[in-house]
Amino acid sequence: MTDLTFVSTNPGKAREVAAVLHPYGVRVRWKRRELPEPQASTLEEVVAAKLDAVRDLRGRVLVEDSGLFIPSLRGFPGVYSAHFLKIWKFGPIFELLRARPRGAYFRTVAGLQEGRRRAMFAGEVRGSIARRPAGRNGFGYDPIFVPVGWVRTFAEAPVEAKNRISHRSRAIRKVGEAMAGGRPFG
Ligand code: ITT
Repeated sequence: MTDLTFVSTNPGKAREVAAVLHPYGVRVRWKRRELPEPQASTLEEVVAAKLDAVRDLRGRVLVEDSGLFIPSLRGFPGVYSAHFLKIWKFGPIFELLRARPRGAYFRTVAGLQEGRRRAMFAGEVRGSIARRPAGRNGFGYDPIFVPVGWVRTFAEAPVEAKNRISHRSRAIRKVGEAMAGGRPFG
């Protein structure tokens, strides 16, 4: 087993990351710490800032930033997903999508760091915004996101089903593969 410290305030993320990395022989220790999230235009910039803020931690450290992107809203809420959800919940999204296409995707960028070396890994899942929230599993926007090929939201599915196809699992499996390959920083 290799150890990895995952830094985030979000216990739902930590649970998913630990489950995805377990088969790669990676043991995840969750460290709860609020990291600065600059008003940046890309997830990569946010992840770079998060990695700068965990330089004090020893060993291999993982952070990630995710967002829900709605093309008919020019990608909104995107990098602002966390702020938007905290203030507005789902109401304005339903309102804005009354007369617009409901397609959406989640994207995760994961950043792995050890000393001065770092690498980033991305994952996406496409889907659409449900007509109303449904389900109690997961977190964040899970009750309103229906992945392509599903009729239910992520929040209506067990975590294993979400982890088979999610943006986060796709990014984190790349981390697992890179670590298992022994050269995660290329
Ligand atoms: P960190 O401490 O790791 O930053 P966070 O919850 O603030 O935790 P993000 O900024 O990456 O994380 O998340 C942006 C928003 O998108 C936030 O409101 C999340 O709840 C939501 N989100 C992220 N991943 C999600 C997922 O898999 N399903 C549903 N919502 C998600």
